Amino acid sequence: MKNLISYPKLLKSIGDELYKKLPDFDIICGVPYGGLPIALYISVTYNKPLIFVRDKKKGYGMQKLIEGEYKKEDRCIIIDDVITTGGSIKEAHEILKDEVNIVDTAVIFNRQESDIDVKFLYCRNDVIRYRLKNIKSDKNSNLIFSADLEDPQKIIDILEKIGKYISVCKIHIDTLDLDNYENNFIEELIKLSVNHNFLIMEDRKFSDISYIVEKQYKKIKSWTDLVTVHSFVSPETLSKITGGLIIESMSNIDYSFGKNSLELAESKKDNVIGFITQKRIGTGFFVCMTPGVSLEEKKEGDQNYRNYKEVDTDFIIVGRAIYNSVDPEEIVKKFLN
Ligand code: 6AU
Repeated sequence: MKNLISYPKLLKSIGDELYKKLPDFDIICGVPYGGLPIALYISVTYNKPLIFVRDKKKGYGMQKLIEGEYKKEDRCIIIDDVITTGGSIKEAHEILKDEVNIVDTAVIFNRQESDIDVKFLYCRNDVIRYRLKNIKSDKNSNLIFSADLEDPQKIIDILEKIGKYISVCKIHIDTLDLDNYENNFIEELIKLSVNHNFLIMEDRKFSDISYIVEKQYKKIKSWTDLVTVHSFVSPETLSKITGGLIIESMSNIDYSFGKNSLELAESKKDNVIGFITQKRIGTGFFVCMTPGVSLEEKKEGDQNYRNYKEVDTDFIIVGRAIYNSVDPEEIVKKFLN
């Protein structure tokens, strides 16, 4: 983001797009350094005077903390490049709150790790959606590998062979025997996901109130791109996660929360990627992923397998048919045919 100044045309179009999202205002405040170039562009282009705040921590002593001219009634927009936890934006708010009339805060990229309400051009969820779409088309693969083996080493070994063919690797972290594994499984998994270009999904099926899901998600956010969540959660719960996949229906029992799922997803577009579902729902903005898939139709315990050729959603999720086979690579190629 800091390199944006090296791409003036890009900086300009980003500035124009961000400006369109802003309410009426009189002055604009850039948060140094990241927010300054974009705030200056908007200031000059749209004739809105610029101010900026100094960093309190850097000990400017008695010097003033706000540079530029302003009046108390000025409607002010605070601009930064990225919001992560929101620390520097909070600091800017603190400095400005009694000096001007703050009407909004806007950033180019929202990492979605803060509760502060900001306008933004892109967020973490957009990046996940974009990457999933690109990986699928680059690899020509609609395959999600469900790595439900207890032995982490076995997962790593299989991924070394099939990583290049899959779009996503899905795990249930709470089923793994991590105590007896000598390496850091998550680190290994991330390395493989980078080398072979696939996303990581934690199949947690969140189902609690937002206060709890927020805590649960914090424990896994650093390594998971996608995460499953039940369709009966509240929109507030959904707002605590990114890369969400709403369980619309299950492969083992006959129910469908189609309407709920779609309404829920529509209400939180910045938190949802799509659905885990047996049939396609929605208009294509949200992706549809289908588990309970094998080379042929069959029943195993309560799992109902469909033949992969019968599934018409965007992705198939396949576990045992791959990892229980003698040659996972050969089987993966069959699923991709
Ligand atoms: O191919 P399998 O049967 O070995 O594995 C299927 C995987 C498992 C299940 O937890 C999961 O898909 N699953 C899900 C998901 C993804 O949420 C929903 C569902 O309805 N059925 C299902 O099997 O990891």
